[in-house]
Amino acid sequence: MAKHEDLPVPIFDSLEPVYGGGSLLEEAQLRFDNLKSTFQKVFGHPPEVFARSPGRVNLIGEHIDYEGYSVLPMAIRQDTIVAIRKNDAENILRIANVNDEKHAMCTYPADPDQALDLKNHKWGHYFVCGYKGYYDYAKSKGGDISKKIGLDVLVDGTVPQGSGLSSSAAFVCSSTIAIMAAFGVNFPKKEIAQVTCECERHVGTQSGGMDQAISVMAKIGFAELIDFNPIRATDVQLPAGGTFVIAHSLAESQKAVTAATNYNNRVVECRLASIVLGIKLGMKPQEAISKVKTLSDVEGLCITYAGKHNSSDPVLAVKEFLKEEPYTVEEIEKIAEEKLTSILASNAAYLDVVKVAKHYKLHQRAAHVYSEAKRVHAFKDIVSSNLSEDETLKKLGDLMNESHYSCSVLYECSCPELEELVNVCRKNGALGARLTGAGWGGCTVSLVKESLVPQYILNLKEQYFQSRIDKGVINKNELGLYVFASKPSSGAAILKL
Ligand code: NG1
Ligand code: MG
Repeated sequence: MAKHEDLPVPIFDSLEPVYGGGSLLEEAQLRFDNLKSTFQKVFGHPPEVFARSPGRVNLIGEHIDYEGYSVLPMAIRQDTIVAIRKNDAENILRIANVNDEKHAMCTYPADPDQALDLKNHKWGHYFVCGYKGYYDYAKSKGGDISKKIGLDVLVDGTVPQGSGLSSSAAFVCSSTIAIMAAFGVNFPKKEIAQVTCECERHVGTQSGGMDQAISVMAKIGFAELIDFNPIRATDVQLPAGGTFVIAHSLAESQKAVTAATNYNNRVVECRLASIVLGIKLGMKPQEAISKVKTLSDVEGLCITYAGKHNSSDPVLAVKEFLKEEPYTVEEIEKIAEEKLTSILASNAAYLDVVKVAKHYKLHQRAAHVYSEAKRVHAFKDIVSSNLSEDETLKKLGDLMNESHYSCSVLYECSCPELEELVNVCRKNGALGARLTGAGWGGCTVSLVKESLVPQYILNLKEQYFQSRIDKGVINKNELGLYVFASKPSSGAAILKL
């Protein structure tokens, strides 16, 4: 049987296979009806085809995908739907949103080679990422890409933005898949996951592939263990009796804007940590700079150099070889025998980091990555062990708490609101609670005994959200958007309705 990552994106002619039944289906039906009529109104013709792709919550494995380590997310029901039609008459991309008050229509030339204006970030940039990604992929497959075709596009997204639930990947994946569908082609999901991961980098963050991989490859009812190089998804059946509750700290993380100091800064620190470790483990500086790209590459080296160094455990290598005090630029350049601007020259986003970084915390970042990578496998092992349900849930919760501690203290990607919310979650009986996604704002995910969920959510509302309602940060009637229980939902789909 073909593995699901090798299959193309499924094409359906009804909404049930994607949204199941009940209120979710009814809500989806309304959204599709609205997309059809609004599309007609805005563009003067109906859409040809739709694509949808979900957001995700990462259960464990934070900030390690770009270092080559496996992660364990699940898709959530919130998604982005893209309605699309080729527009041969016009040589432009017209990208409209059902929420036109917040997202006014953007237009771009129908030219995949045109660079995005990153200084002037617009919501439509994410669609253009998909457009560029599609053409790059088609070109790599020897397709005819000489004709630049205009597109009319209408977007409806329900994944809250800047929340760590990956609204961006839901948007980029649904865009790329809609473009494919409009051009009448389809590809294996693992290739789409790769293309969408690379093309989202056009807006600046040097992300790993987790969000796109889960958005494209999710299966209803399962979390997925996602491996990289090559991309692979393994179904993980979550324990009955436990529910994952997502809650928004209401601090919005504007990742495209803060990339140089937050997300990309950490990517650079990991890159530098892996080079320094490589050298300390015996490589020549030049060799380390050219060969060692990620901390997972160094893990391999620990085994190669195990004779010299008495353990192949990378956590020990970090303790032994990376000092806890932050490294200055000069210190790293002395070890690497090369200028940072030259080591990182291939990537403009990395150079932006160098311009603003004062120092580099190599020990802490590497210690986080290696320990978090182990927790992902521990989580998967506990889920598939035959411990009692109570023991299973307790151990999973412990791992989530450890993950949060590591994110907060070693990786420093938390913020005061997330810390407050995690504490409220634990105080109200969460077995484990942690920030999810990139951090610096956004959501927490907590593991709660199923029977306690309704009361737990009420308590969170009272103890975290009520004061924010009183201050007018959110409306009471929007609360359901900010705190909810989530079951693993389905992955990307093409809809011909
Ligand atoms: P979010 O939370 O969507 O910003 C980001 C990265 C992931 C991963 C996580 C941290 C993007 C598109 N996604 O997710 O690849 O590195 O942070 O684990 O940048
Ligand atoms: Mg994102």
